[in-house]
Amino acid sequence: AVSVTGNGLFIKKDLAVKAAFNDHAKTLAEMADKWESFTFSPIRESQVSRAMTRRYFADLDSYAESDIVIIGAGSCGLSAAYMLGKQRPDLKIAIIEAGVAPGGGAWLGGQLFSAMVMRKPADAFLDDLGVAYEDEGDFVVVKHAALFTSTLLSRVLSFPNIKLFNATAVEDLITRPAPTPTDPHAVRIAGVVTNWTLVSMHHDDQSCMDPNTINAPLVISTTGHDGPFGAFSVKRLVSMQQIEKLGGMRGLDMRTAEDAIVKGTREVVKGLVVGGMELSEVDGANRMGPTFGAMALSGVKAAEEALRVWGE
Ligand code: AHZ
Repeated sequence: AVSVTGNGLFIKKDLAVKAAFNDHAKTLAEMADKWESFTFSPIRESQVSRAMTRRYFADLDSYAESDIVIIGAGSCGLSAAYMLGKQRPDLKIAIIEAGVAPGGGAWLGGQLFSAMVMRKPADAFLDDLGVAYEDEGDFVVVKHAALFTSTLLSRVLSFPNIKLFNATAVEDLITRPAPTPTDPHAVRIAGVVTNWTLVSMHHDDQSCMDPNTINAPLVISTTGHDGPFGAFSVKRLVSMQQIEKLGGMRGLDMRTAEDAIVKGTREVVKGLVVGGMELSEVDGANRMGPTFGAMALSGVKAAEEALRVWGE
């Protein structure tokens, strides 16, 4: 019987068309030298729309209650996600990245040069990921920063319990009262407030574009140092009077900066672990410039801290 719905009719038709093209190539070898008779499997535009939107909205529905939210998919946030995905397939982890392209500042080394430098012992992280490098003694060099970032991304995106929402900005933090004997106004972070980044960029010229939310008992913020988007969560912590002021990222000193970031990676207010260069704005730590070991290992430590305090 033919269904009376438009969709049902389409499915029947589609099956018929599919049967006619049953002999399309199944492997690349079968395609070779047969481009004259080449054809794709049939499709209708609505199938493409539904294939995308059904999944996106199912993810929005599912991840509205997450176990951990990571803000920022730079080298630190992605490293944290990788460690969490490996260790805890039972946790639902949402990554919110403001940019269309995840990766933050880790697609190139420094000054648009392609090689990426990592000081030891961050080579252990590359070994774990399976990224090759040249050993130069106290540091190693990956031939292209994009090799590191794309490998890390592919690992992270392959975990079934991790969803990346890119082109999505965190606009605010969800808080709950958590008074302490010394601070009756203390809060804990209980999730994030989000919007599509293109919407976030137009709050000044459009009205009533309210945001969306994700509840989570633990948020890891890795939004990088201050800039158009950076240091987002820690700046908000100051304006909501949860930390008094920012230390402000200091000048470049590779000798001290990397140790300080890794050691300092921690839960800054209840429910919010801060890692990567965002932390330099809290602690007044130096920047390190184009050496990425601290970002990877701060991510490793952020994951460890998150699991230590998760659900407390
Ligand atoms: O788009 C930002 C970037 O991909 C994203 N981000 C920032 N604010 C956001 C928000 N909502 C969602 N409100 C947001 N996403 O966070 C990512 C930060 O990546 P990053 O590479 O800038 O930070 P990182 O700490 O992972 O690595 C920093 C590496 C260094 S060190 C350094 C220096 O010393 O000068 N410079 C860089 C880029």
